[in-house]
Amino acid sequence: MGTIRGLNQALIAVDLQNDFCPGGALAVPEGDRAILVVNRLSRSFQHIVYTQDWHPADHLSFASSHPGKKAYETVDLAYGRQILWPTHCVQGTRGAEFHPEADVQSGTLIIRKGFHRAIDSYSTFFENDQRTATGLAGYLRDRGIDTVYLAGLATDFCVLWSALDAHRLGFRVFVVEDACRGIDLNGSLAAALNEMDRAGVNRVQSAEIIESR
Ligand code: VGL
Ligand code: ZN
Repeated sequence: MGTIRGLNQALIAVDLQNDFCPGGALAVPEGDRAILVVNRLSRSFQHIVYTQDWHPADHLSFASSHPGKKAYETVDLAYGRQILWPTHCVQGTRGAEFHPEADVQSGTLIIRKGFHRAIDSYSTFFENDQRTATGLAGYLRDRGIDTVYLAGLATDFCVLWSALDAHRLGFRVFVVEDACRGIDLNGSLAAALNEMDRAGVNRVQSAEIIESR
């Protein structure tokens, strides 16, 4: 039950895909637990955007594309430093599919990112060159949405970068903390929460969204 949030508000569910859940190629600890919370949250929204990390098999964010390099090392790409990841979310594979428990039918938009071979895309607004737009901002504005709630995987990468971009673009931004899970590479989770606070991104709990208005 509870109240339904207005047409000016959207829930953005980030990367609820098999490869980011336990057993997947880039498993986020308890990633599947976030999905249950997102499903509950989704019933309070009229606009729900699901994002999908969607890489070609030879994507430059993969360690396998850089002979001699290992996952979690870094390389310098055209746009700057890039962490190298295990091969994940390859287009058309099971790992790239939404997790079976994600209630994707509730989605009013599904947006893919990371499909340019030479550019990674953590944020669902801009690729990692911070210039190539995904089109999501235009979509949200055309729909009259000025407030976004972010949830999903991973807190310290795709959720963080999406939250910072949304804030920079002028949206009111709330990260629903218990509806996210992090990778936590060398303290990146704590650093991400700090960065959100410094940027003016609001952090909330799902209970505050579901029960209040
Ligand atoms: C992500 C690393 C690489 C994420 C995606 O969804 O946070 N992280 N690709
Ligand atoms: Zn990726």
